[in-house]
Amino acid sequence: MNIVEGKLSLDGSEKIAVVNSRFNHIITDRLVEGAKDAFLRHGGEEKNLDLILVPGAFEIPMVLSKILESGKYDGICCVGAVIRGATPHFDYISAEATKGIATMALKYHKPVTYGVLTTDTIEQAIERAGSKAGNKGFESMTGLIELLSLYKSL
Ligand code: INI
Repeated sequence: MNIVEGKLSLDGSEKIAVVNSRFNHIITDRLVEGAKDAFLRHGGEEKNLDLILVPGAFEIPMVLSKILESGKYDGICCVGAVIRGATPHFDYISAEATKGIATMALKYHKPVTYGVLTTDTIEQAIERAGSKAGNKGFESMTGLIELLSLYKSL
């Protein structure tokens, strides 16, 4: 059986963008740190990593669409944090961000990963932004690195 899979390494030439939402930046800045750490530790060159900031998770798909259209990047890692409040707002924002990111990735056939936290509480978000449940930004970048390699072999 032939197994086709991606490698977890970069050769230093890959141009990557992290799209981060400013909303809940105390959390999302930690996700960016995790994504950058994963990029550098897997062989990425810092000069090839761009950080693109958007107001909130709702805007990630719109900006992602512009970035993908530009063709400037080999892959994009999206990070954000949507935290449930007292109203249904959370459901609308998280659904649009999730659906939009997936739609753009499929439309442009480029590796895109999803590091957007959708949590019921701020504590759950903190746990996933560099404390006891890891760092979803790091995981999202690691997933992107694997996907970049896999796309090349498909
Ligand atoms: N944006 C987030 O990224 N996370 C949230 O938790 C959030 N909440 O809860 O409101 C949020 N709202 C802002 C939204 O993404 C847009 O930026 C805003 O509605 C303007 O379009």
